[in-house]
Amino acid sequence: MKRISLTQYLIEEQRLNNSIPAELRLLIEVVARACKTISHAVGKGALGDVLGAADTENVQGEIQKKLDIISNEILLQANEWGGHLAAMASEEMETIHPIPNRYPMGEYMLLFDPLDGSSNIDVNVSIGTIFSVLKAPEGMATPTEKDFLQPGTRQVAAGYAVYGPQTVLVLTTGNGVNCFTLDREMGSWIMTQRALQIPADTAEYSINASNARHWYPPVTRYVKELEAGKTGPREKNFNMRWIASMVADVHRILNRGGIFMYPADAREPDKPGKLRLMYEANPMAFIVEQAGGAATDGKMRILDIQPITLHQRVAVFIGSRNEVQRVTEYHAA
Ligand code: AHM
Ligand code: MG
Repeated sequence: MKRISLTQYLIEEQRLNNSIPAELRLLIEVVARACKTISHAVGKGALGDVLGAADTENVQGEIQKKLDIISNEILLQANEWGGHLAAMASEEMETIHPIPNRYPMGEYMLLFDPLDGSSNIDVNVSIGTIFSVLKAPEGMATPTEKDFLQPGTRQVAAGYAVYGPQTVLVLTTGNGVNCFTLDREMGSWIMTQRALQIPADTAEYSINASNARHWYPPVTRYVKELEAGKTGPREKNFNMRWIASMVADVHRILNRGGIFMYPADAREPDKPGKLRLMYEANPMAFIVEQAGGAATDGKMRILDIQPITLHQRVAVFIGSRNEVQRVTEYHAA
């Protein structure tokens, strides 16, 4: 098979479809390079003294892991100097990170969850990086948090890397979804899947069932029907998988279908779910829709939600179209 590198793909895409302006191409390449560095750090594990907790909390009040902080730094440093960005925002930083004055300012804004699936870091289970790219609003002089508060439909690119048995990068610029595998010997990203498509139907679901007693009725009804299997109302058996790394769960869904759910529940009634809209749900929703899947918060399309704050949380139902539609309908019933 002819090997197509990420660079070649981006240049050809720009040439053929004019869909990736030069600055955006640079941005994607820089993020991909940073993911390579993160993959290397993750791969060292205990040998690199990168495991365990740091002595800090992030804005969500969660204890940060050393690798959370290292990954955040890698992404910040890689993206500061290229002139393609106006500002960055991260799960691990309370406020936005404008590009320092000593560097030129570009027209894009980058959001990321530097290392998703934190609970899996120390136990050698797949984790990943999620990113989303927006354009700075017209006429913006000094970036503020408000400039980031754009609905997911305005994303110009989104992607994630999974640090698993292989390191892969999944990318969309609004023209389908492609997957690149890191060739560790060569240090380059090689395209390994083109135009990924999620089957509309599935027999596999993902939810943290230990929260079942806190779920609201539409989710309880939907999951009970799946559990009932062949003799239940769905008349078929369903399998369950929960990795506790959204990147890894969504990656499986992208490859063989499925539905991933992190609903709002009655544990903390004020919180609309656990996952963050701007750098977890939105990029994943963009990717999944580009692959023919769907993503809602139980009521509306995730990409249409108007964000109110940078770190806001959202309920997530994402994956195979017909299942997402069904559980969303249960919320309306
Ligand atoms: P994180 O960004 O702090 O790692 O949290 C997000 C992760 C998702 O990757 C995963 O789906 C979920 O949290 C797992 O939550 P739980 O531990 O409640 O099952
Ligand atoms: Mg996360």
